[in-house]
Amino acid sequence: MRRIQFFFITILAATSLSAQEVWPGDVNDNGVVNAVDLLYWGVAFGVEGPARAATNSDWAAQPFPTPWSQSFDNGLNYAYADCNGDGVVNADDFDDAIDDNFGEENPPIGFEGYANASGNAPKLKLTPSQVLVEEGAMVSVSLSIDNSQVALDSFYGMALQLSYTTGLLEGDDGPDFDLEEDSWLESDESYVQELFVDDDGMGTAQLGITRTNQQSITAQSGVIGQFDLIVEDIIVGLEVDTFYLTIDSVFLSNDRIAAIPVIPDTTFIVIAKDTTKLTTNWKEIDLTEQTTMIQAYPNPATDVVFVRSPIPVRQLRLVGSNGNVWQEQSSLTPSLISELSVVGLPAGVYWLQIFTEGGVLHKRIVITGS
Ligand SMILES: [Ca+2]
Ligand SMILES: [Ca+2]
Repeated sequence: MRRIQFFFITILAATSLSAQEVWPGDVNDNGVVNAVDLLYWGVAFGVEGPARAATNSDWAAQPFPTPWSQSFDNGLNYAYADCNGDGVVNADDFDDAIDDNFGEENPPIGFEGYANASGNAPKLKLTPSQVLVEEGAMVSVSLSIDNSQVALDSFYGMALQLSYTTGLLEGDDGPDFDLEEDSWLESDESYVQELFVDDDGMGTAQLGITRTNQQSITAQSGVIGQFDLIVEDIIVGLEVDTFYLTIDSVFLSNDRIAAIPVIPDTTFIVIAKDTTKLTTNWKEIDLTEQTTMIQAYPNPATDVVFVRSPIPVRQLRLVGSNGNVWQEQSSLTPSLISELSVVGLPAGVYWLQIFTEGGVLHKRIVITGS
């Protein structure tokens, strides 16, 4: 077995050496054009080297030029960052190759570098402008870095994979993203490039943001940018529905593309046909006041979650980050301690919706998988 693996690796290495070629936009040469390529482009930005015989950013194998004198820390030559082959890494390589060829693939697809943290680490933070809205409302969700517990002193860029609940936004589109102007990201005049691609309202999107002056900076708490969305439909027959926006994976890097693990975030917006009706029948409990009174434990959970509440609980529902319901207990005897089985559920971040006589409360629960 060991011999076969060794043989296989040798073949792969030989293949990649003999077939050295540039696929415009795939800056890290891993077989796909996505937000991670923006990070590499940002690190090589402004550098000049040997041009290819002809300038071309079409999605096809382009001949490799004379190797450049610079390489990324993983050994990859900077020639890959000159997507169009004109001998300089600049905005044209972003516009004509990374942006235009986004999503193109040349399998097999290799390592990406996403590094989510848990525990003691800086956190990404999603903050909605409103938590409870009516249909048709415009809502923004701001993106920032919470470095209040653990500092982050070498930010250069980041690539995020996101998912969101489908069927609740206007035109069935996904959210838009706008970079905050004059934010801490560009406080030293570094040009910042952003790339946001929504998968046509299918529930996933990618966001890339990078600096371009080869200098990492200390992350601050100010807003980096915001997702804008217009909520439209809620499912016929429902009085209330919930939109979730989740960062599934994050690759936050320094100016040498070394990943700095950070904790991703997820958030929700409750959409109601009539929020005045909601306040009488489905009153949203004031999160700050009630969070300490209603407890869900243990968190992280492995096989069962207990809920202790001073108000009788009628229903428990466990919702995944995409809004799909994984587990439900709807015929609970109103009680002060309730329980919900989570046996066999995939590990991940969930929302526990706790329906009480006084309203509905959402608690973030981590399930470790059993
Ligand atoms: Ca790539
Ligand atoms: Ca170029």
